[in-house]
Amino acid sequence: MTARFVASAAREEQFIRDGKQVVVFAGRSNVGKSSVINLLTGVRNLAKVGKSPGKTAHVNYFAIDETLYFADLPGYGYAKVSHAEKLRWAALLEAFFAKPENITFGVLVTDARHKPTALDLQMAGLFRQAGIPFLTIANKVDKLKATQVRPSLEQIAETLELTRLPLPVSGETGTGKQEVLRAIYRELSEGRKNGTPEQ
Ligand SMILES: Nc1nc2c(ncn2[C@@H]2O[C@H](COP(=O)(O)OP(=O)(O)O)[C@@H](O)[C@H]2O)c(=O)[nH]1
Ligand SMILES: [Mg+2]
Repeated sequence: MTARFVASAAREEQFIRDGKQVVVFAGRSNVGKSSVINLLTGVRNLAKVGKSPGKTAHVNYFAIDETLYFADLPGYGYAKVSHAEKLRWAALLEAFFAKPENITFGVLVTDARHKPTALDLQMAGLFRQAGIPFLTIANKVDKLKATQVRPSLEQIAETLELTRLPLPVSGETGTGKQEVLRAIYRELSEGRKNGTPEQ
């Protein structure tokens, strides 16, 4: 797989709409979105890990095999920004989710160790309202004991009212990489048929 950073969109006019499919990675700040993108692409420093998002209100696009895009939403729930910046971010998100051509599929990254928060619920709500199918993953599963994994996945599924359990993933150890890639490619190859079930 090849992967390269292509663009950072701060305004609606900058969203990429070239007909290629866009897989958006959403989740709270620090949940491991960048780590998961690096894991899936196999490019270690593609997305900057552990960095506070310099400019939060951006959608970052990565070209995958020059055939589709991964888009990172880095500012979601980042606390240390001004009120004005939060409003800008909310407006950009709203515009991003408003047009079906902006997003093909979503990957909602949650933290395997915690019950989903109000922000996680809000994110799931954005996908549902927009009619965009999404896959939920539970990252940082390496931090759990083996016996804790299943109850944690069940709690996340219940809280977010998912019809399937989230996929357990670790951006650190690589757990779940193939399963997530398979789920993404299965969804993309099926395309956006009407009635595509969400997860
Ligand atoms: N133990 C563990 N740490 C992780 C994992 N994924 C990310 N991290 C750490 O969590 C922090 C935030 O990760 P990052 O990918 O930057 O999160 P983002 O803000 O959602 O993009 C970093 O210190 C990562 O090293 C994981 O699966 N396991
Ligand atoms: Mg990040």
